Amino acid sequence: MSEEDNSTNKTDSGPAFDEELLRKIAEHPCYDKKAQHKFGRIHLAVAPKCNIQCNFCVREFDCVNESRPGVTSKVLTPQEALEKTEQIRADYPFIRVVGIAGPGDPLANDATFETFELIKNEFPELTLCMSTNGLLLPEKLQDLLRVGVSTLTVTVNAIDPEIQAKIVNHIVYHGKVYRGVEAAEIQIKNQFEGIKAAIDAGLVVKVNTVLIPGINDKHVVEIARKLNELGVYIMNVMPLINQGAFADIEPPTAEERKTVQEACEPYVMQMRHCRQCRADAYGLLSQDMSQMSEERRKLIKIQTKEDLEKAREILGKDGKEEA
Ligand code: CLF
Ligand code: SF4
Repeated sequence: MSEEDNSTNKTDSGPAFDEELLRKIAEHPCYDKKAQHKFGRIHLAVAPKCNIQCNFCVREFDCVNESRPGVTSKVLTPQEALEKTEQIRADYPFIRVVGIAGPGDPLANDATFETFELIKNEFPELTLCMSTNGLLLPEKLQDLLRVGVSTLTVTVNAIDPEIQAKIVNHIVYHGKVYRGVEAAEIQIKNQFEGIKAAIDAGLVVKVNTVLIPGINDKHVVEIARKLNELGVYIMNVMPLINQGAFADIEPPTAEERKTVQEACEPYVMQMRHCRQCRADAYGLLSQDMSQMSEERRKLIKIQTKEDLEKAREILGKDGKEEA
């Protein structure tokens, strides 16, 4: 499937989506390439704890399975996250997705569910999105459904426990520390089970895979085959950002990443516009407003408010209902 086509409503083995879900996909800047210039997302950094240790992760920073490392987001309480959403949503109505992507693993933090609940009650029209390492997905899926999450990202860096054992140093699962292949087997089993159950329950699942030369680069296409079998909607092959125990591994070149994406494309649609954003990013993917000057933010605010007023005027003149 070509990149231009990424508005299809089902994968080969996945379910067909209802109209409401199709709208959410079409307005999701990560799930639909065309949406990235029109619609934005806000990330709420409410989840500091993580239950695994990836070898490319330095704990003081954001989760690198969904974020850019080297920066730490200020952790918010659920109430602060709601207030931030209210304020940003009022100024930038093009934001349609509220995501929780760290700084640690969202499923390892109760604040994730409290936050989604608050947001759902106040903004039922917004899409709730979350990103996880998948370890707790089978046992937390019902909570995700209860709070209204509809788009879910799971990071799958290997489906072979021998390879996964080279990527994750250890996991902490139900109070016990596991290492090596034993840890990898638990995580992979839970990822498969959780992804399958999430898709069966109607979530639209995206998988992030960090491309690590010499570790999983030859293996990524096998992951893509498995994702097809599970009914995953879209896959995001991200380049390694070398730090932590993997500081000496050379990241893949753009060409190497492209070759892997092309090899995966026959099995699962490829996302190619990821910005590896921060756990507190907001705005369009290409314009992280959390990193902008106040002046620049004001300008965007004026533009969106004027555009909204102009649109209302035109619709008013035509006698049609407001959008
Ligand atoms: Fe955020 Fe992730 Fe949801 Fe998007 S980001 S939780 S799916 S709303 Fe998007 Fe950012 Fe790439 Fe993630 S560009 S890092 S893929
Ligand atoms: Fe770091 Fe994310 Fe891995 Fe946890 S899941 S160790 S926060 S990269």
